Amino acid sequence: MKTFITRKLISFSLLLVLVLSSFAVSGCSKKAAKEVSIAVFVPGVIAGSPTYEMLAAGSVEAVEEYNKRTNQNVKIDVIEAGTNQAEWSSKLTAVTAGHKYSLIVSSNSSLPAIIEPLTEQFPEQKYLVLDAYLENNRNVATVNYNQREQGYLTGYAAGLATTADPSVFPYANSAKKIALVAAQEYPVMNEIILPAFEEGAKAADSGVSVEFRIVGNWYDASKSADIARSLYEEGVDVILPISGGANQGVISAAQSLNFYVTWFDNNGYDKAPGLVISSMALEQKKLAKEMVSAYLEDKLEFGNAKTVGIKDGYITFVKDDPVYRQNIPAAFIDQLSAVEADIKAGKLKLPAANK
Ligand code: RBF
Repeated sequence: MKTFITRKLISFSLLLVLVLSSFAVSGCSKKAAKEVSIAVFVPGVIAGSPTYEMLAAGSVEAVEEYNKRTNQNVKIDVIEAGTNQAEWSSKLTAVTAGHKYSLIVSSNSSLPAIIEPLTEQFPEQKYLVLDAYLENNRNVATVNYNQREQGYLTGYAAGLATTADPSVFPYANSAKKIALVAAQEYPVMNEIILPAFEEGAKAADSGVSVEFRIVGNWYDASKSADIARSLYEEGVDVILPISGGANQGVISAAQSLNFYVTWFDNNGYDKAPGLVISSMALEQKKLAKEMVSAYLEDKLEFGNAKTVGIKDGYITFVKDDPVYRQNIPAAFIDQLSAVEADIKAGKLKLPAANK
């Protein structure tokens, strides 16, 4: 009887050891072989938002090239979080808590505040955020653009156009009024982009004044068209739209009323040839591709916040476009190129205040 109980106890403890060790082994091997897979978390929708389009395209390209080169099968999913910003935090929490992705890639300056609490809750999750700034979090890498340079050059273009002689820009009036139509207010908009737009415009001509209007979201093109129309009636003849899908409303108002548009983030010349007078592009596709490739090769440093700009080639004045060259006066393009060259050469210093 005693031996029977002892034998049973022994076999039970053996089973226990086996079960426990198998847990340990599976836990270990799972960790060691934690699969590399990537999610692109789009805070908004891709359609109409060049920065998000470039983010997804660059990340996907990096994975495809890596898979081809190494004969691997790294997975990448693009997840659109939608336009309701109140849901972004819970959606990102769900994506993180699913433990499906070793890296979550995203873009925009509001993401670090959403990610920071998650890195405490899920210390194994890594994040890469472009167009954002966060220092000293060992699970997060960020790359920020010097949008003071981007805003300044755009303002300079608008300032030159609004003060131009009608023989150069036929739709320029004498009011010296320009405007920025933003989707919403946010620290980078209020503290960097808008002031830099004004700084650049006033550098071109100190008599220029800047209007600032808010659409209220990143998609309502009929609202932005109404705003653009009323600005035009107040004497504004150059508008910078930064409102994602709603930018189209400013373009259609420009086409029906005849005023000028300065474009942000990518090449916008095709949208309204002859009316879009500048495009200050972010090389976000290139940056996303480089950073995701670095991650796949285990070379991405987390805990780091980088800032890039004109000098590094991640912000560019797009000028080698035939539509642009055919429709916009060469002297204006040259003047703007000279300012860009001054920034590149360090003659004009516009350091970024990181937000
Ligand atoms: N840019 C877009 O093109 N589309 C968007 O839907 C969009 N949503 C944003 C939401 C928030 C909360 C913030 C802070 C920025 C957003 N951006 C969006 C702006 C983008 O990050 C960047 O500031 C501008 O495109 C100017 O480069």
